[in-house]
Amino acid sequence: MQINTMLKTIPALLLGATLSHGVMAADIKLGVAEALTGPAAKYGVAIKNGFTLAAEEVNAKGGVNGSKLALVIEDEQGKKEEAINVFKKLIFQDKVLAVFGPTLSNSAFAADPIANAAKVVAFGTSNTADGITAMGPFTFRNSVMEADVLPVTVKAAVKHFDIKKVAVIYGNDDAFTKSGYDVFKATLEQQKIPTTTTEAYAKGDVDFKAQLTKIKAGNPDAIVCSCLAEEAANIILQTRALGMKQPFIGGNGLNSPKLFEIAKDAGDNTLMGSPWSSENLTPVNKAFIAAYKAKFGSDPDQFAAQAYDALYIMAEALKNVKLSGNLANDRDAVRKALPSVKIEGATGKFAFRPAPAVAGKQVGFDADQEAIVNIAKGGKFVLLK
Ligand code: 1QQ
Repeated sequence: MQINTMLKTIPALLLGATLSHGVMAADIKLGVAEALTGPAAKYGVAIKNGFTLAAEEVNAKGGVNGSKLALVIEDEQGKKEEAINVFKKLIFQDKVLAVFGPTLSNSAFAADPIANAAKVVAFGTSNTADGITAMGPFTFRNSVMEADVLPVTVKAAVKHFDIKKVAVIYGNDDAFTKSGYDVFKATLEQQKIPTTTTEAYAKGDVDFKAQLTKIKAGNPDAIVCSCLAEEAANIILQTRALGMKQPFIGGNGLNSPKLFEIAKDAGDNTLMGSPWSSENLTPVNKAFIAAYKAKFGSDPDQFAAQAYDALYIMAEALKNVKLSGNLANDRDAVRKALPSVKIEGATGKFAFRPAPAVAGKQVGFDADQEAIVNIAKGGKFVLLK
């Protein structure tokens, strides 16, 4: 048997591409650190699915420059300490080329400094708090930050519901809910919408009656909620139990099927801003939704779509990286290749924009993408028209 034929029959070859001279190109290892268990798992599992689907598609088409993408997936449990541990494992033990994640901004503030110190790209697909990309030149995100999403959402809500005054509720011990609150506060001031009362809660709270009773007394036209999905859903349910009918306004955190699993129709009329909608029927998004349903037996959400796009953004960058085998050089080459990537993804047209410099130094890159406003109807989000 000729060596060529022999190589072709080795099943291991299915795992990697052959170069023209019959040598197998090494896989490209990419780390994925997401909350696969715990309260943020609904987000994290959707993200993992988005990555898995995109990586399979890229590999089915021959990978990148003859190499297959190999995802090393770890559960960071939505906890800071675990995000740190998992980043260290992926970077120092598995020696991945770049890391995706973690799921929550709260964890990213703990883990991203490790990636920046090790000079490895940390690519967030769901981190929307202010300051994420200020952590260093190796932090990238394709998630649209609350600062870009909330002003558009509040403006649309004020018009749609003829809002004159709002109450605000937010989690004061999570980086995302706190950052969203700061943005809401500035936005409401700017749009001259007075606040009847501002209430806070802590991570893990399940009873919001005390806060909601105060909100009820102020009789607002709407309730602004800077919350993760599960908390938001319970807040909505308890608001209705108190006989209040006000619509809710939220950000990225609300765009999860979790909201409706808990709140069901009580979530109707909630307004939320997001870069992704299942109703955006571009060819890429239609194909993504169909492939996701076929593979996982459920509908994708914003978080799956952003992870899916992130993998394609990375694959596009890798096309322009000539891997040398020197890990430090290759990791830096990824950082240099990412900023100029432009794709048309499930979330629409995507490009990066440099985050504002910190102390005169270039730091990371944010998503340069528009948010669209959605409204909950019959237990799901549809475009607000
Ligand atoms: C953040 C978020 C959450 C909604 C991610 C799931 O946007 O933590 O930044």
